[in-house]
Amino acid sequence: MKVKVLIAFGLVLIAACGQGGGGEPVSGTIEVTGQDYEFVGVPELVAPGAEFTFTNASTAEVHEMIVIGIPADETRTLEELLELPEEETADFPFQGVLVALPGEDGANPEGPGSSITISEPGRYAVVCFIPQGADPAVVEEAMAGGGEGPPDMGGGTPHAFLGMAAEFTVEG
Ligand SMILES: [Cu+2]
Repeated sequence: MKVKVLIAFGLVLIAACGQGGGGEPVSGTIEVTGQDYEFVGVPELVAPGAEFTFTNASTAEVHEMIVIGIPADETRTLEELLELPEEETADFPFQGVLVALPGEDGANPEGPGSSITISEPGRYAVVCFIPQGADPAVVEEAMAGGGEGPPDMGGGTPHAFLGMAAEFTVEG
C-alpha cells in the first residue's frame, strides 16, 4: 500500500518536470513538435533568450509554429482570445513563424533561420493556422517563392481550432 502511494507520487513529479511546471523556467533550445493537431513540448515557463525549433511529426499535414506576444494587460485565456474577431488581436506583436512540411523541420518562410528566439518577459501564444487538408505541394511551392500571391491552401478549419494552440510565459 505504502509502496503504491510512493510510486504514484513519483509519477506525478515526473509529469510535472516534463511540463516545465516544476517552477523552473526552461532555457536553451526548446524543441517543439507539431502533430495532428497539437503542439508537443511547449513548456509552461521559459527563460528569456530561449530558442524554439520546430519539427512536424505528421505524415500528411503541413504544420507551422507561429509565436505571438500577448499584451501584458490582457487577462483573457488563450481559448477566449482565439474566439475573438481577427481585428481585435491584429496588434498583438508577431514574434516569428516556422513552417514545416510533413516529417520535416520548420523553416522561416520569409527568410533565413530555422528558430525563434524570445527575449522579453510576458505571455506568448503558439498557434498553427494552416487549414486542415492543405496540399503540402502547394505550401512547398509557395515557400520556394513560386506562385503569385498567397498560396491556395483550401478552406479547411485552421489547425488552431482543432487543438493546435498552446501558451507559454517568459519569466524575467
Ligand atoms: Cu498545424
